[in-house]
Formats: sequence, C-alpha cells, structure tokens
Amino acid sequence: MGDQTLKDAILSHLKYSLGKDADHATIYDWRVALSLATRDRIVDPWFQSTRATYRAGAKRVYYLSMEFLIGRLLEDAMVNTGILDEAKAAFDGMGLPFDKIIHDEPDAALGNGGLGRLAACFLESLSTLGIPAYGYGIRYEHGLFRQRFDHGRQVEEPEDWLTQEHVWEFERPEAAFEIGFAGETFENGGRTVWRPNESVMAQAFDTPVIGWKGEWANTLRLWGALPTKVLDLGLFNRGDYAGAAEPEALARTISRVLYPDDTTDEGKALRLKQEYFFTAASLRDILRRFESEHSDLRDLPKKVAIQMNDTHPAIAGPELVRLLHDERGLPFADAMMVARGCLNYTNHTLLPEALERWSEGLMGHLLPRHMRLIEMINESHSQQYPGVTIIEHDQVKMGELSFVMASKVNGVSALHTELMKETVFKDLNGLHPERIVNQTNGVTPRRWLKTCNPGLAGVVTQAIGDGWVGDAEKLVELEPHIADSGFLERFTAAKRANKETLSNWFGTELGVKVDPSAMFDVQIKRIHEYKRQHLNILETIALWQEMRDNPNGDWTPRVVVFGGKAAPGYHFAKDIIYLINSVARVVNADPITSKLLKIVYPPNYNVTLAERLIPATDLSEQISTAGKEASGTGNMKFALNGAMTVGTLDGANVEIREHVGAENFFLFGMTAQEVWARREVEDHAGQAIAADPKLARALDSLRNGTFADGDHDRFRGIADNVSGPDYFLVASDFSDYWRASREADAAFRDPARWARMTALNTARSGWFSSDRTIRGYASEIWDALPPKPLRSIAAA
Ligand code: B1N
Repeated sequence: MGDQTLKDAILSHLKYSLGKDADHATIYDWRVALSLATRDRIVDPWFQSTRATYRAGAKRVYYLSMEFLIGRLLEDAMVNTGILDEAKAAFDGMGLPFDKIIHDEPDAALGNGGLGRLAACFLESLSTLGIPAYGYGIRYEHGLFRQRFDHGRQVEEPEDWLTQEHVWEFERPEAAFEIGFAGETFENGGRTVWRPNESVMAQAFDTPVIGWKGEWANTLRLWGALPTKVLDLGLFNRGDYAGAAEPEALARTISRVLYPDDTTDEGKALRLKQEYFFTAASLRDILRRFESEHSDLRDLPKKVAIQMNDTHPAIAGPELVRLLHDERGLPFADAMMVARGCLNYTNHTLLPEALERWSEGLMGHLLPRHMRLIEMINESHSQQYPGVTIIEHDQVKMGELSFVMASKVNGVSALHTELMKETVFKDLNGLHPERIVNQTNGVTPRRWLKTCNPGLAGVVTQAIGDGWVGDAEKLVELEPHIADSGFLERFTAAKRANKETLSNWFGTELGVKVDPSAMFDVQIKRIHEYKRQHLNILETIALWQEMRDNPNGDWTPRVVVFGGKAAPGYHFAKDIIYLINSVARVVNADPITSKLLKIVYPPNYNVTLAERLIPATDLSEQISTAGKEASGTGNMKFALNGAMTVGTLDGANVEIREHVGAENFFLFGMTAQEVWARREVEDHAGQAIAADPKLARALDSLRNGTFADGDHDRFRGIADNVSGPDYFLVASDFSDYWRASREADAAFRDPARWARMTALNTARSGWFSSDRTIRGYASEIWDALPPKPLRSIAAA
C-alpha cells in the first residue's frame, strides 16, 4: 500500500490475492482485484473511525433491520473514496473494459424494497455524517428471488449472490454467539433461568460502509447461522450420512433465504426464528461492547441507541429485559427503564395485513421466557395505562409491543405519521402523546445522483460546484441558473443522453425498439394492489385505444416502463404482471401506434436496474391510493434526477409537491379522507365506470380477449375487481388520472417549459437527502453526535 498507485495495487491484488497473471485474467478477476484495491483504501478510515469513537466514549447508534438492500458496492465505494477517475484511467490505459468490469459485480439483494433500501441509504449517510453506527442484520445466502417471465408470467428463481466470494466482507469467527430456542425455564436462586433445547451459532461478517470523501466508515455486521455441532459422528459411523449432516443443514436454514414478502405477514415459525436469531446476537454484541468500556448498566441509554426497523426486531424489547434482569440481575422495573431508554421503533406501514402478530402458542414454544416477559410487560403497562393490550385473541401484537418498549416511535412521512396517530396507534398515542415523531425518509445523493447519473451530476457541478454532494440542500443554488438557456440545454442534453443509452439497452437486451425522443414514463416498485400498477396499465390501454381511433391526433409519444416483482404467493399481483406483459405484446406489435406508444417491462427489477432507469425518466408514476404508501423513496430519486411526478397526495409525495412547487407536479386523485368517504358510497366503481366511457372500454378489452388470444377469462379477475369491490379505488381515480396524464403530455410538448420544470425538481429535491433524515434521527431520537468533526462536513 503506502504510496502505491491504484494501478499497482490492482495488479498486485491480481497477482498475490487471486494468483492470476494479467494476460490470463478474466473480467471477474479484474473486478475482484479492483474491489480489493478499493477496499484497502477503506480499511484505514474504518479503523480510525472505530478508534475515534472509542477514545471519545461516544454514543453508538445500532440500526437493527431484517433487510439491507445494498445492491452493488464497488462503484459507490470508488466514488466516495474519490478514486473513480483514477480507476477508469488505469483500465482504459490497459485496454480493458471498465464498464463491463464494474457491471460484473452481483447485486446484493438482501431486501425486498423500500424498507431495505432505506436501511442501506441510512448506513451511507451515517458514515458521511461521521456518526458512530452499526447496521445489524442477516447474511442471507439467497437474497430476493430472481424474476423471469415465461410467456408473460412471473417465474421465481433462486438468487445466489454468495456463490462468488463476497469481496467486501470480513469473516469474524471470533465474534460468535450461541442463540437458543425452545426448552424450558426454571427458578434458581431468585432468578429465572432459560434452558433452551435447541441452538445455533450466530457468526459475524463485517462489511465497512464508507461515507462521502472517504473520511469515516461504519460497519454493517451481518449474522450467518452455523451449527453448534458440525457432524454427528455416531450417525456418520453407522452409515447414516444424511442424518449425520442434518444438524448442520437445520442450523444453516435460519440464514438461508430472505422472505420475499413486502407488506404482508406470513406468520411462519422460521421467520420468527430469523427475527430472534439476529436480534439476540446483535444485543449480545452491543452489551459485550458496552461492558468492555463501562461498568454501570444504568448508563446504557447514554451510550447506546437502538433503532428497530419496523417490528421485525421487536423481540429486542423482551430480550434486552431478559439480558438485564435474568442474566445480570437488575430489578425488573430497572431493566424495563434501561431497555426503553435505548430502544426506538420505526413504523413503515399501516396496512393491516403487514402488521406482525405471533400466536402465543408459537411464541411460548420457541421463546418461552420471552412470552412470559411479554405478559409482564403487558401487565405493568396496563396497570399504569389501562385500555391498551399487547396480547389479544391469543396473539402478541408486535407493533404495540414495540411502541410500549420504545422511547420514540416514528413514521416515515408527515402524512403517514399523522395517520399513525389517528389509526393504528390512536389509543397508545393518547396515552403517550410525546412518543410519536416524524422523520420523513430520504435517499443518498451519492448513489442516487452522483454515481447513477454522472452526466446530470456533471452539469450540476459545472453550475454550482460539487458542494451539493455532501450537502444536497445546496442544490437550490441551481435556481438562478434556470433562467440561463445554456444551462437548461445542458440539463436537457444530459437527460437525452441517458434516454439514448437506455433505448439502446432496451433494443439489445429486450428486443424492443423505442424512440428516445418520446416521453419515458416509468413505474418501478413492488407490484401491489395499493400501488395500483393496474391503474397505470388501464390508462395505457385507454390511451392506445384513443390513439388507434385517431392516429394522426396531437399525441405525445410515450414509452411506458414497468419494473417490479410480486410476492410469490400474491396471485392478484402476479395477474397484474401477466396483464402488463400481455398488453405490451399486443401494443408493441401494432403498426398503427408504433410511433406513438411502447410498453417495456424489463424483468428482475433491482437496485442496479433502478440506477439504469431513473436517470432516463421523464415522468415518475407515484399513483398509490391515498393513505396507503407510507412514504415511498423512489419518488424522491426521480425528482432528484429531474423527472416530473404524476402522483396522488400520498406518503412523501405530499412533501415533494410542497418542495418542488404545485405547478411542477402533476397531482390527481382523492385525498386519504376522500378515499375513506368514497368507500362508503354504494357501487362507487360502477358509478365511476358509467361516467367514463374510456374506462369502460379499457375494462371491456380485459374481458373480450383483446390481450389474451381470445381467452375471455384470462384477465376477468382484474376487470371484475376494478368493477366490483375496488377497494383501492382504481375506477374512482381513473378519470382524474387520465386528465393529469394528458396535462403531462401537453407540458412535454413545450420543451422549454418542461426543461424548466424538471430542473426545478432537481434544484428543490435536496431536502430529500438521507443526510437530512439522519440528522433528524440523531437529534430528535438518538441524541447522537459525531465524535470528531469531518473535513467534508465542516467545509459544507
Ligand atoms: O417502507 C419504505 C416506504 O417508503 C414505503 O412506503 C413502505 O411501503 C415500505 C414487511 C415491509 N413498509 N413495510 C414494508 C417490508 C418487508 C416486510 O417483510 C413490511 N416495507 C415498507 C421505507 O420507509
């Protein structure tokens, strides 16, 4: 290392770490060598961060999350350490394809969607701000399934990112804890002892997360499950090889796969095991670190802030009480106070089907001591505050448990936080009115502008310097430049170049030819009824039908792009995917509209694909039924990259519209209050359909076989749902959505106006940086500060 150039470091790793000769190295070899050379630049700041934290006796933040959707790490690490240009020059100089090498990295999909990606953005911002922090989660062997389409239908295939060595992680065999399950409890010398009859080892794997300017690095510590006993030699010697290997296989099951459910609760025993496994290991690690520096457990809340990312780590409440009371002898009331002083809870959804509940039976079997402690927590809370119960109908309500055990409870957008107070946590909020606070989500501008959109980032930096990268609110300095036609031209040219790149990719990868001058209209997110991809495709069908009626009309050509996965057991969502692909097949083959409309649905949407699509987007679709999307974070990424939004007053859309200005946002649809009222109207869907012939015709096309080779029943389920119960009010919002979409069309046909509006979106989206969000958590929830001023921040 030392003064070694980056190129020397790469060549040295190629030779000594991979044992390869430059003449015979593959793309994989080069990518690993580059990654190791980059990693070397992170290790020193990482050590220094740990030392600075220790020396200052600083408070540490622990972010407990079932999901960390980190995606690829190489390019982001090079950007943050400032070696991207040097690396590119080195490979260009050797005549090697730099882009191909970077794109060789697997996308680490240890999460489902927004909740997991938020955790990843938070880790990066915590490092950028120099706040001592650890992310704790599970090292899944298989991340989110890979999606493929078979004749338009989703097929799930296992994801296997760990079959190649994960170059960013350091295995820590010495950091391991035995985690028990089931068994029994008994009293011994005035203390309760839990003796599990089943156990696994949780072993740590550490990945450093480097912040902007490479000054600070925190740790993402993921737990892998290992057997406590590797092989049953007795069985092996008797020839029972499968039986002998069983304990190992069983133990490893716990960290084998990520549950592919987004906002639905499966309630499976293995999921509860996963939750306890990583939470218990993390708490053991947190206490070990505290006890190596301090002696009085009552000081724990001064040195430790634990954030529970949704209820998945909610067992942290009873587990921490158990560790303090049963294992360390603090009186129960004191243990409760100390635990509550450390813990906080973020709620991410109000959807009833997502709120975790575990049956008393299962909880009592797998975690007998915790079940008893939950009863005690419930009793002590209801003695003080009658009227709320954590246990109901033989089920433990994890949201209520988390609330009661937390100092602060937060929602993820202003609207969501208000609705939390009025709905799911109405009673608890009445008892503890100071506990709920809002922290509107954010996204890191390093990955989501500078790295993924170097063209636009360059235009921005040319205008206002690069201070915005570490302090995104500086993007407002772009506003005066918007009067400058030269700036607007460069801004538009950057978007146009991204659209050309994407058009080429659609052509070569998917065989769809699109016109880069058309409006690129993109909806990318999990497929869910509340997100209403079916509203989008119905509107697209209606548009196609109108275009066919009048092909020489004054249309704005559109490329409608979808991306997203459906949970494997979510049949309605899978039908929506099938419908979109079927409509795309028919529309894309129609010669009448071939210059006006195309539909593209690239399979296997993930972080990497988002980085490809967002920079090339003109119009961002954020069309959930009001009151259902807690926040959204894709909406922020699009606005930051100069896309316009067509959206409802839901989640963070409300705040995005406030920031970018109502005149720079295409609003439509009912408000949350109007949604509740509308559901009470008899036959609301029938009425809406009767009032809008375009909607009626689009629904007919689902029943007359237009998109189903004459099979009238194939999409009848969707048509009947929208015509009948229509809980998500697709029919009732359709006409206004059509109106807003045509307004977007008209605006797009005025290029000067469009350019101004999109540039204002970028200029006014800096507030949606996750740095701002993390500052909010740090001051209002964690009471955590950076122990040493960072140069990059001091300069900002
Ligand atoms: O969390 C994101 C929000 O921006 C989205 O609006 C919200 O839908 C998302 C159970 C979830 N809420 N709940 C989940 C994920 C996995 C799981 O097993 C629930 N994801 C969200 C970030 O705040």
